[in-house]
Formats: sequence, C-alpha cells, structure tokens
Amino acid sequence: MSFPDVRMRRLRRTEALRRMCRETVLRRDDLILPLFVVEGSGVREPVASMPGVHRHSVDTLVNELKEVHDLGIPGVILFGIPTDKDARGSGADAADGIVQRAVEAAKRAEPGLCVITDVCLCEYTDHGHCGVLDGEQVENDPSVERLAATAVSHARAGADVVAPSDMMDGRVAAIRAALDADGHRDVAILSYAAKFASAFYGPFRDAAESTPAFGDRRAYQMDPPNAREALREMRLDLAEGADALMVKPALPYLDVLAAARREFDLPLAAYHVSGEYAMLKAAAERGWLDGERAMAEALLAIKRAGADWILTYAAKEIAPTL
Ligand code: PB1
Repeated sequence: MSFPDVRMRRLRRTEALRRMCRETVLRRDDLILPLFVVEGSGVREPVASMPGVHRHSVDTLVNELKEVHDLGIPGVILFGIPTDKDARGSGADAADGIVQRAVEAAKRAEPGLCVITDVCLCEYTDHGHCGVLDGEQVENDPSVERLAATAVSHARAGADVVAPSDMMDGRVAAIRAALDADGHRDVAILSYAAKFASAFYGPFRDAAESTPAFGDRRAYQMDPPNAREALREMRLDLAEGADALMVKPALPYLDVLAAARREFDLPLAAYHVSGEYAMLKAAAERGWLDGERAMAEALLAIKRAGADWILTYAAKEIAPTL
C-alpha cells in the first residue's frame, strides 16, 4: 500500500485525531524541580542566568514547596549552598548543614513531596571540585568516604532519595552500604550514572558558586564523545545498587538515553540542565523562539527518548499546561 491509497494526513486532519494518535505524553508525574537553598531568611534571590529560577533560604523554600505540591509536581531535588567552604567540603555532611535543615523543613511542611538531595562536594569545597584533592588531583577513594557520609546525613535529615552527582568510581556501592549500616535501607539512590563533562552547566555553577577554582571536571565526568562508555557506567552503578539511573545533560545526549531505555527496566532520569534551560529562555527573550512551545517540545523529546523522571527548571511553568 502506498500513496494515493495511503494518506498519512488523514490522521492529522483534526485535533481529536491527533490526540488519539499521540504516542508520547508528558505528565506532571514525570517532573522533578531542582531548587537552590542558601543560608539566611527571607531570601528569594533570582539567578540572573536562569530566568524564573531563584536561590531560596529555608523559610522561603517552604513557600516554594507548597506551590510545587499544589501544581501536582511529585518531587524536588535540593542543592545546598553553604556560606563557609573548605578543602574537604566539611559542610556537606554537617548534621546542621544547609541542605540537611532544608530537607527537615521540606518533609515537615510537605510530607507528600519526594525530596531528593544532590550528593556532591563541589558546592562545599573551596576549590569547587566534586571530591577531595591530593595536589591538583581529585582523589577517588577518600572522596567516596566523604560522599557516603554526606548521603547518610541527608538520609538522617529525612531525604527520600539521595543522588550522587560526583562521578567518583564506586560511590554507589559505598553509599548503599553506609545507608544500610545507618538504618536507612528504604532510602533510594538515584545515580547520576552517565554524567558528561558538559559545557551546559555554566548557569548552575554561577547559581551554586561551584565553578572549579582550577582545571575542569574531565578527569571524573564522562567524555562527551563516548556513548558505549555511558552504558558501562550505568551497568556498574546498577550492579552497585542504584535504584534509578540518570543521563545528564539531556538534550545533547538523547542517543544515550534511548540506548539506556532499550537496555534497562529501572527508572531512568534525565537532567535538563541549566544551560539547556537558559538557552531557550535567552532565545525566547530575544523573540527568536516561542519559548513556551520550544520548552514543551524539548521536554517531550526527553520523555520520548525514554526518560521516566525529568529534572527540569521548567517544571513549574510546564506543569499547568499538562
Ligand atoms: O543544571 C545544571 O547545570 C546541573 C549541574 C550539576 C548539578 N548536579 C553539576 C554539574 C557541574 O557543575 O559539573 C554539579 C556537580 N555536582
């Protein structure tokens, strides 16, 4: 059968027919909103490079979480930004640290929200790397110890899911063991398993004050040309006990996400990162794109490629349209 017997436009003719044929549907349940938490009170500070995104203090965060809950968004991921930083990222696992206090407040205010915490040292170290240093090298195994302690401190504060974003080898197994040993067998691990040394993190680093003081993250984050290596990383993290796996960034790595969807059955997350978000906002501000349509299309592409969970700064703006 072919044209003129086959006419593909027959099923595109009306909105009703297009709705009936829609293969991919983005849902509110797919969305996770990243949030930045800083010290202080009454803080709701816009992030210049990310229109619509703010840095919150714990008290204003609670208001934001009520909006998130009322919009039907199921979860958030919290990034703590401490005032004091040091070489070993001491604030990362402090029982009274900024993100620990934010988790406690979040679970108290909105117990129905899934609270995920980013487990990394980069926001807490004065050198901005994701681990502890020996000279200018990020030392893997000592960093893993710090990351495991950090994850335990988040679980003690009430986190539902911990998400190691550091890309150290062996950290998922170490975090799983540390959580279980501390009585947190039910706290899940979302591993940033395939996380690339991407140019798309710039706005985040501005917002989180986490730009490396020297060098870059290529010695631990993945090299962008490598898709097979990403699947190896994901297999290793699954074997170490990850409950969900992430590909990050999202749009520049949809091939990796689709390959992961073909191979893995567990939940797959994709992080629509700060640069992906900011570039659409900038084009829309200049009138070069219909920003709402372009953002919706970008998130739909991530869902169509296989993501179950989409971490996106656009969660609040897109939710009312779903
Ligand atoms: O939105 C983003 O750009 C996310 C950045 C991301 C947060 N997990 C990391 C990227 C980076 O700065 O290398 C932070 C690293 N832990």
